[in-house]
Amino acid sequence: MKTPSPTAALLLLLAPSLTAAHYLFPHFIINDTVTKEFEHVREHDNGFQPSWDDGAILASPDLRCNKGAENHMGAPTPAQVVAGRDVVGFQTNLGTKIYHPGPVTASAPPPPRPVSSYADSEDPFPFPPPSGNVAEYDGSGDWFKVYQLGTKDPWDGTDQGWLTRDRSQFTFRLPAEIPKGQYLMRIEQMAVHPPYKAKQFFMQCAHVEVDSQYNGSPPGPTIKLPGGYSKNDPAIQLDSWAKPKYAPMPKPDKMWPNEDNFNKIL
Ligand SMILES: *[C@@H]1O[C@H](CO)[C@@H](O)[C@H](O)[C@H]1NC(C)=O
Ligand SMILES: [Cu+2]
Repeated sequence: MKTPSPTAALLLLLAPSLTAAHYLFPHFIINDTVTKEFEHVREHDNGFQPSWDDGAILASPDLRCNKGAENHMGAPTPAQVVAGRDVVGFQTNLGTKIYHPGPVTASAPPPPRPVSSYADSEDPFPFPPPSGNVAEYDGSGDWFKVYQLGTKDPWDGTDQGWLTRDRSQFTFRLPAEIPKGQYLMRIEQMAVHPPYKAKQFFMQCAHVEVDSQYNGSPPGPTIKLPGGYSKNDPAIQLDSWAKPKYAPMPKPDKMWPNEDNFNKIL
C-alpha cells in the first residue's frame, strides 16, 4: 500500500477547517460530471472572504466575478454545453455545504460580440471584446438570470427554510432560448444572516460555450453589474432577524425565458 504523500496528508488535516470556513464555487457541473476545480471556473483572489463592505460591493466591478477575477481570465477552458439539453451548474469547494441562509442565483451576460458585427469600431479597448472570446470578457455587458433558488413556500422565516441550506451543488437545465456563443456564467449566493440588513456576497463565474439553434429575441430582462443592484432592493433590504414570511429575490425581477427554473432542484 502506498503511503500518502505529505500533500495528501496535509489536505486531510486542512479539510475540517475549510468546511467551517466560507465557500467557493470552483467546480462546474455538466450533467452528472463534476469538472476539476478551475477547469471551467474563473478563479479570483478573494479566498473564502465574503464581500459586502457596508454595501460598497454593489457599486464595484468586483460584484461580477469577485475580486481579482480579471487576473485569471485566460486560465479556464470554456465548458461545451448544448442549450435545451444539458444540465449545468456549480459545486462548492470540497463539497462544502452552504450553511448561511440566502438565495442562490445563476446568470449570464449575452455572448461577447463576434468580429463580424464589430468591424467599424474605433474603441481601442472594446468590451465586450470583438473576438467573441470569453477569456477576454470582463462581464461589463447586460446580465440575464437563468436560475434561482430561494425559500420554501410557504416560508416560516427560519434559516432552515432556505432551499439553498446544506446544499453543495446547484444545477439546472440550460434553457433552449439561449443564442449560440461563449458566455460567462455567474453564480451568486447572498448570505442574509448578518445582523439587520447587512449581507455577504459569494460569487464566481464559469466560462461556457453554448451550442444552440436559437435565434429569437435576445434574453432579458437584463441588468448591469455593478448598477443593477441597489441597497434599496427588496432582496437586499430583507431583514432575516425580523421573522420575514417572504423572501424577495435579487434583480432582475424576471428570469429568462420564464420562471420554470425558479426553486427547481434536479
Ligand atoms: C447530458 O444529458 C442529456 C440527457 O439528459 C444528453 O442528451 C446529453 O448528451 C448529455 N450531455 C453531455 C455533454 O454528456
Ligand atoms: Cu459568514
